[in-house]
Amino acid sequence: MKKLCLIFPFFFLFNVAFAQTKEAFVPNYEESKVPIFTLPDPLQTFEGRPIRSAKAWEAEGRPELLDFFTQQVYGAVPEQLEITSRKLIEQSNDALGGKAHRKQVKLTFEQNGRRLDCHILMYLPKGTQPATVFLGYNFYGNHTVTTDTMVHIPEAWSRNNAAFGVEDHKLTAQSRGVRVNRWPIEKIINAGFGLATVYYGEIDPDRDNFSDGIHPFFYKDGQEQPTENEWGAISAWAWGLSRVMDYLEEDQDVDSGQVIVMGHSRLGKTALWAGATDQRFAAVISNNSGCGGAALSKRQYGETVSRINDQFPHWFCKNFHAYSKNEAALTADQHELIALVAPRPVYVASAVDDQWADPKGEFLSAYHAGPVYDLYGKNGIPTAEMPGLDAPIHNTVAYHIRTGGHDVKAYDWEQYIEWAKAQLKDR
Ligand code: GTR
Repeated sequence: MKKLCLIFPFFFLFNVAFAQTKEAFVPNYEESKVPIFTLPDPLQTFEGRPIRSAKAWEAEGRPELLDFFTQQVYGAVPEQLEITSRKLIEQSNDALGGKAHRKQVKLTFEQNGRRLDCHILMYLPKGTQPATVFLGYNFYGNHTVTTDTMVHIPEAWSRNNAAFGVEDHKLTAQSRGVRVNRWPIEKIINAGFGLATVYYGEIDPDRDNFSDGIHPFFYKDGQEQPTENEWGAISAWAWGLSRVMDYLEEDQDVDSGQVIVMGHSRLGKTALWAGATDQRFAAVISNNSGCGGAALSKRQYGETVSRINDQFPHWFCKNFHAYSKNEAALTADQHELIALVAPRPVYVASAVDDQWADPKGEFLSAYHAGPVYDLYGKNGIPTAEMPGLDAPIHNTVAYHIRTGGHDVKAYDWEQYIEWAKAQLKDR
């Protein structure tokens, strides 16, 4: 008995200490528990000056917000680095049974004795050149988006995935075609669009390790990771999309004024940031991008700022960690990230079973970007009421919530294609 009495307090103390360090995260999925907050007004500067015209937005509002997201959320790109070489490594005029032209281009970056290769896989419709293209990163290599055996398999590090046969962080032919469901290339080609895709891990492996990928290209002597306001992985991936755009500007087969940047989930966050920072992208699509993407951070519904910073400490800049459990301190919220895309078309898409990404927060973000689109006479989302399931709104700011979960479905692509046709035709 005496022994038990001695052990018990230790046991109790240990448990309390453990509970404090490893507090379980319980996501909120109840609308009634969403905290009361004031959403910052994109038509007011941080000092409270009203913004009444597109000119004032471009002179004051936009630069201030862009700076906020750069310094506090995604992180600044330290320096410029241009493509060292571009090489057409493979092409066929007979892809997809003769419907498409396939091209694979290797971009190489070199600096300080380092070298990084990234491969662009393109399918372009025959007869509609230069083509309007969708540009999007894929999660597991270009060879996963098609069963086409000519497609290059990346050598870059990958997250393991038993279902896709990815072991020891190495991509192999076993994963050829495993993501065809997310990339309906034939449908895209039949609609007269092209597709360009790149494996995101070639620009920066998605792990908490700043010694690989593009980050070290810019380190000062002795530096081992980005400083407080320097780029996390999302910003590095967005940088990569801009370099792909540099290449597309030189490619005669592509209409570089008509490139639609698209991404799902973490790559949807990336597409939004790329569209905000690089105005050469003609339109932006965010598919189920959630926290740190389209969803409003201040709602703290589903995934939160603290959870995302804990789980993925490398995605955002270090300054963003100061907002973990401190969303009230955010001077701007994600609707203003969407506003940075204005006046260009932007599409925010949710899925009803993807509550982790907070569909309502994604919708409200799209809705509250509207006042900035109004300055340009462009149509935002007309009401703050969410549309029904599978009832898309195809304005300059577009939105849908579809049946099903966190994924890119045929339904999503059908909407993107139809909307892009209408939005881009008379730009
Ligand atoms: C989840 C993460 C989300 C989303 C997703 C994905 O684990 O919590 O923010 O980015 O990954 O990219 O698939």
